[in-house]
Amino acid sequence: MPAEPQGRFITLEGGEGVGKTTNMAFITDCLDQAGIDWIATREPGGTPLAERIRDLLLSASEDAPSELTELLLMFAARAQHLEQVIKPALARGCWVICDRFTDATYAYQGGGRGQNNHQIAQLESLVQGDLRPDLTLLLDMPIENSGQRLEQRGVSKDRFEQEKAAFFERVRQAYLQRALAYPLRFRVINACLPLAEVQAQIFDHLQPMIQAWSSQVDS
Ligand code: Z5A
Repeated sequence: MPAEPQGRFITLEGGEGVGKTTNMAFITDCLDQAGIDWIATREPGGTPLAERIRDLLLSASEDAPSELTELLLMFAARAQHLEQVIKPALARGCWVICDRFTDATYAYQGGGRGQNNHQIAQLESLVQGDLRPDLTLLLDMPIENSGQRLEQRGVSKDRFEQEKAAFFERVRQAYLQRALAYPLRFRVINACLPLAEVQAQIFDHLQPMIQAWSSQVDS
């Protein structure tokens, strides 16, 4: 009997309020319909310890982490998440759908905070080895529009959400640069479109991967 293939690793990226959480549920519905085993998770977070690191990172306290501490905490949470959740799931043939991953570090700590991309790449190699997402869906929209969505939602702002517009513009541009640099992995989706159209695009990007997987499993 052939061994179960490794699961697929899909990440959702983009600025705040672009619809990542909303579209996670759509993706997992598509996988259910295809009979594919999946887990949905998020970063920073995804394990009890990594969720505690998330709380430290997002809470707006007076004792805020330095930029380097913030970068290291992102990768500390990621190391725990990879070892305890992501790698075991992929190894047993389960698809992993993750709300943000290392592209967020390049966008926020690299683009937003100005941390050195070479150092981020060194940490990426240390923590992940060769592991990279198979598909990254970048939900892109101008920051004015995402700001409006968050205002409408009306919840209190975390430490990142309190940043200024210029910070979010740098984050957006860093994401778009990553998409240009890795065109085989990234799909850029216009997140300003009505939800049904965003989801139709997501479906189009997901479908070839689901078909390839199903034929591999059936053969
Ligand atoms: N961070 C970092 O700095 N470095 C890293 O390496 C990582 C993360 C991994 C937490 O992320 C913070 O961590 C993040 C960066 C940092 N901070 N920021 N900013 P998070 O993912 O938890 O936080 P977030 O981006 O603020 O997520 P969010 O607020 O939950 O947004 P979302 O998930 O993208 O959006 P949503 O909740 O699905 O949708 C927002 C609203 O828009 C909601 O009312 C929807 O119903 C509505 N919506 C969604 N799609 C549509 C469409 N198409 N039309 C109309 N309305 C829509």
